[in-house]
Amino acid sequence: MSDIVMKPTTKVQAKTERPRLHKVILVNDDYTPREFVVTILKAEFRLNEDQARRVMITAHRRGACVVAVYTKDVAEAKATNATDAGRRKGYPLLFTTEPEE
Ligand code: TYC
Repeated sequence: MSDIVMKPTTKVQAKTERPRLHKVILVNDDYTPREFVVTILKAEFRLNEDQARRVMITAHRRGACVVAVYTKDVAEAKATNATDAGRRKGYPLLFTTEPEE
């Protein structure tokens, strides 16, 4: 009888998939002042003046605009913070999130 012991040869493949990113989307409304939208975009999303104005005016004209992409938790936290900042002033300003394709 042989004393050779065979070990399983299956290798575990390390997975290195990146987490899916999520978009933060600015939604237009008829009431929030343009300057307030720009202020929030600069404060919460670290956009500069020019970037913030372009995003604001794109949402104003087209109904919505992607602000930035982050990991899910960060996107949701920023969207909630920015929406709450509008609500505290009585504005219906809305930021939503959705997974990137
Ligand atoms: N439409 C608003 C106004 O005319 C400005 C605005 C722009 C509000 C973008 C929300 O996501 C927004 N005062």
